[in-house]
Amino acid sequence: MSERTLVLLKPDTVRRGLVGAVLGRFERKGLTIDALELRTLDGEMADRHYAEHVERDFYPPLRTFITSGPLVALVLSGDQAIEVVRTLIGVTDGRKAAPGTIRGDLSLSNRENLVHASDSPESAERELKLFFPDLG
Ligand code: 3AN
Repeated sequence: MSERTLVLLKPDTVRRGLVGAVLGRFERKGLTIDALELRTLDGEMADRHYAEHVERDFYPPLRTFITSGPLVALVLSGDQAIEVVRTLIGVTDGRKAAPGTIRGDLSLSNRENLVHASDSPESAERELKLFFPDLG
């Protein structure tokens, strides 16, 4: 069953020139790009996106980081896309993520871990509406 997921190529991906490399992995997997936009988040948008984390100790530096430059917001679709994309990305901490995953191969950080992707159908629905309210 095809589903959609919201993906952010965070500012570190753009700064490091890895947009093509990361997008290519999703494309080669067979996922479809339904929408794509380069944008810089303001603090308010960051707080809405990370609503479940705003009270956490790690949030202030995460907020600074996620608003620090342009990121690429995109919508991917495909069979079980939410889980498939999370598997391709790897666990949160790039130092612990398995080789072969995006974070495992390309990130050495817990914060600057290149990619965000919706972690459940509920968060996908919320995040898709937040970033692409006009998507049909
Ligand atoms: P994921 O992106 O793997 O779903 P979450 O949702 O637990 O991870 O965390 C959201 C973001 O917050 C992560 N992508 C990462 O940038 C940051 N983060 C999470 N935990 C930590 C932490 N302990 N220290 C610093 N940053 C963190």
